[in-house]
Amino acid sequence: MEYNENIAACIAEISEIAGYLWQKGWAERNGGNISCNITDFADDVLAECSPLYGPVSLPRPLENLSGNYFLVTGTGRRMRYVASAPMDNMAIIKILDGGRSYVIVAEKAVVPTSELPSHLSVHSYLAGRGDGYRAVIHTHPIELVAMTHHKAFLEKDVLSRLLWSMIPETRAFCPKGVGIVPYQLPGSLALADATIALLDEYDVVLWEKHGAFAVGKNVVEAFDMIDTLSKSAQIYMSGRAMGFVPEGMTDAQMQELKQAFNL
Ligand code: 2HA
Ligand code: ZN
Repeated sequence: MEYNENIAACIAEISEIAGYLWQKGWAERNGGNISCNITDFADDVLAECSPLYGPVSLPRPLENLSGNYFLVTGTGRRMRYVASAPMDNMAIIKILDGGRSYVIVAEKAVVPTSELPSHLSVHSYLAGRGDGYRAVIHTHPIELVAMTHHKAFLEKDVLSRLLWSMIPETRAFCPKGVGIVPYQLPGSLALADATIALLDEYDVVLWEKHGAFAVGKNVVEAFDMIDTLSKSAQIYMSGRAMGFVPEGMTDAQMQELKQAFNL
């Protein structure tokens, strides 16, 4: 199918990032999922596509998404194949019926991710915010997930402070830090709701003993934040592996960064 420039760019971005998720070891089997709201880029070509599959009921109505279009990776699909054959492993869906159902409109009948409830609930929240955030990534970054197995790191902003203090980039490029969602069943509405509750404050949240979930204006931006936090986690763990607890930047040094970068 012929996609317009903007949609083609979104597809290319998702396939690029999917490749990184696989290369980083964050996407075992079908782990992780990516979605992007492409409603602003929809054109007549998309409007004229007849449904390939559906309608499928959504677990709860998302009125403000009615008529919206999303690129979304498929359930059971491997990130490594999203990278090599993007439109064989993701689909474009359209939300119908006042936000009560969706149909797949392109390119093949690839059924969306098991995390569709959290992706769409978050997209509904982001659409309500209206600040141009279109992208959602969920992935399983090894070191960040490992850190959520330690109770002390689950207290509010303990991990943000620790990860910020490992390298100036993290303080500068992940200025909101990271929220923590206590363990919930994967794919559940409870997980979606607990995630949304933290997005006023954070762009990245960690799902305890499961993974990372990030939102951004585009997929690259969402990925970069997880990548930066992951770098900090690796520095911390490298210090521990060498037998010492990394000192971390001081509060004064982080404050200086905050002022210098207007964070
Ligand atoms: O798509 O990562 O959380 C598989 C998952 C579910
Ligand atoms: Zn997952």
